[in-house]
Amino acid sequence: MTTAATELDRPYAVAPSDVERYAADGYVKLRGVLDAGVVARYEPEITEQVIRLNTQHLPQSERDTYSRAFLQVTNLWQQSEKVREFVFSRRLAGIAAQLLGVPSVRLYHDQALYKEAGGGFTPWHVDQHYWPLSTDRTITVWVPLQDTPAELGPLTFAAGSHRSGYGRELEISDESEARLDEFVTSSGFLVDDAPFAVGDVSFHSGWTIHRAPANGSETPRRVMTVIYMDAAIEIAQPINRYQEADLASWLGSRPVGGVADGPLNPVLF
Ligand SMILES: O=C(O)CCC(=O)C(=O)O
Repeated sequence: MTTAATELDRPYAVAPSDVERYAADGYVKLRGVLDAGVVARYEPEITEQVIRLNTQHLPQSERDTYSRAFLQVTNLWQQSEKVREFVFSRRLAGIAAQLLGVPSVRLYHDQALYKEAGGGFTPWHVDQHYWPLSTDRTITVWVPLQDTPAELGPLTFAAGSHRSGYGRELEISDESEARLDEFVTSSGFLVDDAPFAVGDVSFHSGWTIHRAPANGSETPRRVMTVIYMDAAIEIAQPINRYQEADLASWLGSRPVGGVADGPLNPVLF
């Protein structure tokens, strides 16, 4: 019998053209990776955990740009056996490994990113600014839990920007939005803000410049993400306060120069 859990573990062979696109663009969108019914089976539990664990209770008008962008709840897999099934999906982790070109990947952490009805835009940024990791072999899967047309705030990528090296010192802020917007526009990168249907997912590299528009609709944009890293990646010396915090929170304060194999970093594929 096929259950939602076995669907999540079913192998997915990434087409060579998608591996090439990921290498060239720093992201790839894959259509229909998850069955809509599987997403529907997990969405209520993820949403319930987000509501239970959310600590943001200020009205939008009293928040800064970052906090208006989404409710952010991390490592839900530790809170719920059902969410753990989703986060530990071998299907998704296997795609991550194929796109990175590595035999095996570990979990860095998961996070739900719920853009509320009327929630603000997510500023242009790169993720790896926050991570004390030794190489660029990092990747995030962004899984919308409903159809995500333009008005809900689909994840948006500057294709090829992962190779630019630009803006890596910028945290997510009004400044990152302004400076990276200027850079993306003046460099002529193609900006991909296409909608997602339920079951579609995207994978983006830790150095790809990306953002999301505001949620102008009356329903929340519910999204689950999982961040993977090459299983052999090492801990790098933190170079900012966020990386210091991540080393303690997600990497078990493992030693600099050692493999990132803390207790919260199981091999998922
Ligand atoms: O969902 C969003 O609005 C932003 C997501 C993002 O930046 C990420 O997953 O790296």
